[in-house]
Amino acid sequence: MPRDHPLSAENEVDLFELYVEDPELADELVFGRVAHKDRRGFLKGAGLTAMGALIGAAIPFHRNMPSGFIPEAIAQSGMKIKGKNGLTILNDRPVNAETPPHLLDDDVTPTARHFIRNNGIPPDDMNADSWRLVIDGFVDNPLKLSIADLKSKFETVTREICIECGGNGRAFFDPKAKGNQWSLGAVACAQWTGVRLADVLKAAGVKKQAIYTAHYGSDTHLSGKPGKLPISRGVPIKKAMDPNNLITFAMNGSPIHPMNGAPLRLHIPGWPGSFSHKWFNRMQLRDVVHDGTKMTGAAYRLPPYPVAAGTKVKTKSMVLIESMVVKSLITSPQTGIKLPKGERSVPVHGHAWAGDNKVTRLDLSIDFGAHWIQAKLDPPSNPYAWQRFAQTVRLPRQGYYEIWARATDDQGHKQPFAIAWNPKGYMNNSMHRVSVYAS
Ligand SMILES: Nc1nc2c(c(=O)[nH]1)N[C@H]1C(S)=C(S)[C@@H](COP(=O)(O)O)O[C@H]1N2
Ligand SMILES: [Mo]
Repeated sequence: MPRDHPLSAENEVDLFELYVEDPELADELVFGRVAHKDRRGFLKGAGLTAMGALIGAAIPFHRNMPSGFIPEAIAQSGMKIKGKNGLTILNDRPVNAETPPHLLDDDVTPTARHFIRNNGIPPDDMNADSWRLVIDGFVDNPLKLSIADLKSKFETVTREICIECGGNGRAFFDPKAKGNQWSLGAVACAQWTGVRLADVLKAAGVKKQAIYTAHYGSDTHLSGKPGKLPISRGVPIKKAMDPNNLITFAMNGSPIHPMNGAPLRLHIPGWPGSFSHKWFNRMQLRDVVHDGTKMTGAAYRLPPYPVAAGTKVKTKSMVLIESMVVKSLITSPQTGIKLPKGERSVPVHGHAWAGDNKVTRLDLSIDFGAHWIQAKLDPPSNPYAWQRFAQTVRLPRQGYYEIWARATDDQGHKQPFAIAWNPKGYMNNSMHRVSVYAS
């Protein structure tokens, strides 16, 4: 292996860091150059040896491994993303990683614990100095702004913003819904700094005909096909003008993490995370409902009425998801814990959020929902931050318990025990439960 070969020991380049930073190159190194574009690569030579060494065994069926494949053994234990810590990596490409609930205990989620949901390949160029944001379409004054322009021309605000992927909880749907099998941790609430989207739109002068936004970023489609976008969503103009939407350049007081959209991202809080465009470089104002990638078909849509599990629903009748639903997460205790002998009191805490609404009540149960114990619930530190809850519960005797949490919002919605199935596995807000053994 040549000295400057990225996999050589001298360079001490972590292969999996390389997968995050430059998946194409990593792929080529591990799988060898792929002869045809459509042909799937396979491990050979140094690549196969390197991967075998990482897994600790030869891989008899290595020829069947698709290009870009990260073996489960590595995905769960060995793969590290620079600047991230403790995340569970879903074993596919693009990079998708969620956070185990007990690591989401902080009121403000540290960057290292913020989940990652990528639909495509992050851009190579995340240079904040040369970054430009274009506002065009149905506006009086199309704008092209640098990050310095944003900072100097508009008021800077810092907010805690809860973001949840529309597919969080998909893993619990039966029959299985296609897509990332998120369990509980595709949610976070970091502190973001930037400017109000509404201020920027006002400066651009939104025309009367504009009814919808269209969001664009500089990540690329997995296929590598130019012009093909990994995702481009948009919101009705009324939501776009909400002063809670931000265009941010800082996350927890530092530049945004590369996997969370550096150097500039959009925030449309309360709605599925997919609206909050990362690597944000253009907003177009449109006179039609935006029809970008993942706006059409069944993407981010629900049947207009509850359907039996497994029902085929006509895509045409499905409706676009707007606000997320009331939900909560127990961040302590960690599920499965055994209490020390004789210990009967358990401090329970976590967070609750409710899309565009506010959480007004949080109840806990230790007896499978027969009785409920009201927890102390904090107000959000600003609109669209998640809300902290805490309560100590007492377990009567030795044995197996489940602690359930149920949030209620200001519209009277409560979390259900079980969620109605839907074809794409969105909006699972069923109650979170953790198991506790009293010994
Ligand atoms: N440019 C771009 N923005 C994006 C995405 C993406 O793939 N590309 N994923 C979206 C989805 S589906 C979600 S849930 C959030 C996740 O944000 P995070 O990765 O910072 O946690 O980003 C959204 N913004
Ligand atoms: Mo998402």
